[in-house]
Amino acid sequence: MARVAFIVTTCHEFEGMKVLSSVLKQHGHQTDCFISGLERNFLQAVEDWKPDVIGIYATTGQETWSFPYIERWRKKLPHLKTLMGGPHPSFDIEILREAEYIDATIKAEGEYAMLDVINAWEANRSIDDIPNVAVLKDGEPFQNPIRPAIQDLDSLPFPDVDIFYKYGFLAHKRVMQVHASRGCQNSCTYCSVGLMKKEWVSGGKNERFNRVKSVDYLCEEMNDITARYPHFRMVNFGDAALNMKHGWLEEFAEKWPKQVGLPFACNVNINYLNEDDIENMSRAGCASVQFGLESGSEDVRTKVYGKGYTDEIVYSIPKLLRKHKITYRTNNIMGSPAETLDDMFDTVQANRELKPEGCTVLIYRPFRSTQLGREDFEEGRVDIGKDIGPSIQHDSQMKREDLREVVNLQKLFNLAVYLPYGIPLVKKLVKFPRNPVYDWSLLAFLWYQHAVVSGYGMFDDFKLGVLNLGQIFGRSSGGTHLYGEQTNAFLDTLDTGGEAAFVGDGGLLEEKPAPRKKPTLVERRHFQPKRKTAKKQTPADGKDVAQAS
Ligand code: B12
Ligand code: SF4
Repeated sequence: MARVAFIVTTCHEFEGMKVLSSVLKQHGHQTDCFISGLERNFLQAVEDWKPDVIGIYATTGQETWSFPYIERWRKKLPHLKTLMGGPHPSFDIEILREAEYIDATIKAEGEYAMLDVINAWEANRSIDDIPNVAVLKDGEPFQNPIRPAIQDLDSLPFPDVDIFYKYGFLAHKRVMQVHASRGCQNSCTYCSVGLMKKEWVSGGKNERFNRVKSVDYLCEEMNDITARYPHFRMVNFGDAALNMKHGWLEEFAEKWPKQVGLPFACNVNINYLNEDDIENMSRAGCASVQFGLESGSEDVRTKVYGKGYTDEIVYSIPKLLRKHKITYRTNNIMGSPAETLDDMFDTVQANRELKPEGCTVLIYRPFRSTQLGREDFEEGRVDIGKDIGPSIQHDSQMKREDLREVVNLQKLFNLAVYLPYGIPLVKKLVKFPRNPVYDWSLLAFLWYQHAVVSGYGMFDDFKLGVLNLGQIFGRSSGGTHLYGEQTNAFLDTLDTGGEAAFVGDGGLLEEKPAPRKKPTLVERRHFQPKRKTAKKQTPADGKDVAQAS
């Protein structure tokens, strides 16, 4: 039996870690989770628990925060092993070169790979050939092939909420975080999900990346939690989209109110949403939804971001949501290379017209594991040495002349949307130097919308905001990692519109015509290819979206 401690900086209940923990416990290991902001002395608390293994989850930007802690734990617990998983090491195993801190990484879904590693370490066996695992071999990072993605989510034990709800603050808040699915129907060019769809599956016939729990399993999972933690008054589904599979919402609307009965909030992909779905969500008790508008410009949204949200969808779905008494909030991106400052004010204008109950505004961050991000690195649009910390709420890593205005607009976005004459006022304010008043105005809006509008609870949300301040505004030594050969090979599976140059065979250098350069995503915005028939996009009717992966 091994003792495995998960460590996290963000004060949040992570679905991935909950399931990893329940699988490990099911197989006789002991687990716990330590959230840095909720421990009086984080360093000591982990040390006192005497773990054999430390498990770290990392998105890009979070890959190094734990190193100073690990340095100290390694001194006190000489047998300690460390394992990193999550999106960052799934796409970039260069982190393994930091061998004093990281012993191995796990790519993609970690449940059974982590179990195999822990069992092997316990039995003093080599982990070098375990599927999904990456290790240093002869000083070079080496990634093993991956096993098939878990197709039947119901085959997993219920997520282990105890490792998070041992913290009174998390167990006593109004809203609990739950997941009903894995994956996403869309493959937006600024998001890593597109590459996950290629790299997080083994490629077997009929293997799916998009999967949903059965409604019965989900309701049982809920009742298991609420029986032990009765304080929750609402559920927030953290899934990329609750409308993942056609027909699922209908069954959910039948069973959820009778078997669980808690109101809920969720994300939706509005290009796969129709009025029947909205009616079912309303019947089930949906109080509010969130969707990614991302840009006011249809061109940017569809041609550059690859999001299937035409203006027709963007302006028709909110009316249906209102009709069925579901409030909605939008997610928006500021500062991508496809947009000028004027375009960003168009996003403000679109929100003024849509009148959402709230707007989340994130600053565009170029992840190499995304189509658009990779293009940014290749085209030299990224300020590579600039450390912007783990978050996408704080600063931009793009080289732009209007950087100050962009970052200020992200902070003042809600003022521009909700104040009368907000746009002309904010157009003036964005020119001032960056300052904490703007930061606080963003936080105040986020707090109001989350706490009051979405029903998270004023006090809970305030405390959550304070606990995550370091996460939102903090810097780290993470920055942008250099990507190695292996990672570039994964990234080559992305179609970024470029063509590989070709050198002739037999050692003879043939004269080849220069490869025709396809337009980049950003250029594509202004590029009008001749199409035979342009298929009009409408809100999906009865599309089985789980097929979309
Ligand atoms: C829900 C969600 C959130 C939630 C929950 C956070 C979370 N990380 O779980 C919230 C809203 C808090 C959030 C915040 C952020 N998110 Co987010 N989020 C998602 C989303 C939609 C689903 C993640 C999920 O729960 N999947 C289901 C679970 C079961 O899978 P999983 O978490 O990947 O866990 C599995 C494996 O990763 C692995 N694993 C996980 N942890 C560990 C630990 C160890 C030790 C091991 C071995 C393995 C392992 O095994 C798990 C089980 O199979 C994904 C997009 C997507 N569809 O995947 C983006 C995504 C993960 N988020 C992303 C980003 C950028 C962020 C933020 C940085 C944004 C910000 N505000 O600044 C923050 C970071 C917060 C944080 N500390 O992680 C990016 C990461 C991109 C990248 N290349 O790094 C993603 C991929 C979306 C995107 N834009 O590309 N997010
Ligand atoms: S809809 Fe969201 S989770 Fe899905 S690909 Fe787009 S940004 Fe990523």
